Amino acid sequence: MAERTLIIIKPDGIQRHLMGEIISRFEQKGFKLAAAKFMQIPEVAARKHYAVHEGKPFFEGVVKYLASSPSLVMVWEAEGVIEMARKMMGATFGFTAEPGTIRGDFSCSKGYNLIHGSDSPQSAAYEIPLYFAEDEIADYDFADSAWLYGKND
Ligand code: IDP
Ligand code: MG
Repeated sequence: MAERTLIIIKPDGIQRHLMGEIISRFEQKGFKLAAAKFMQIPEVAARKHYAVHEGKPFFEGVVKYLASSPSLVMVWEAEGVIEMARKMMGATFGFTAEPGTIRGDFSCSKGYNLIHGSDSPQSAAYEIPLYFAEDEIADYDFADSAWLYGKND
C-alpha cells in the first residue's frame, strides 16, 4: 500500500463551489482516492483534529470554522502523497500562498483556507482513523498504474 494522506475540503471550499476543482487537481496529478465522506464535522471531532494546536490563540476559531458547515473528508493515496499534496495546497493562507497552488489560486483570506492536508506520516496516522475505519478505505489498483507511476528501471 502506498502512502496515505487525509485531505479535507473545508467549509469555505464547499460554500465557494470549489469541490470539483480541488478534486480534479489531485485526480489529474495521479493520486488515488481511497475514501470519501461528505459530512458536517462535529465540534468534538474538530477539537480532536486540531488537538496539536490546543492552547494557541487561533484554536477556538479554527475548531468553529471546521465545524461550521459541511466538509468533504477524503483519503488520497500515492507514493509521497503527503509532501506532494502539501505543495499543491500552498502556504497556510491564500494571502501568502504562491499562485499555482490551491490556496494561492482560490483564496486571499488570512483566516479561511479551503483545505486541510496531513503534514507528516505521523499526522496522517493520527488523522485518518478520526474519520474512517480501515474497512471504509478502499484498496485497489489503477489499470494504468504503470503509466502513472512509471520508472525507467
Ligand atoms: P496548515 O493547515 O497549513 O497545516 P496549521 O499551522 O497546521 O496550518 O494550522 C491549522 C489551521 O489552523 C490552518 O489551516 C488554519 O485554518 C488555522 N490557522 C493557523 N494559523 C492561524 C492563525 O494565525 N489565525 C487563524 N487561523 C489559523
Ligand atoms: Mg497543519
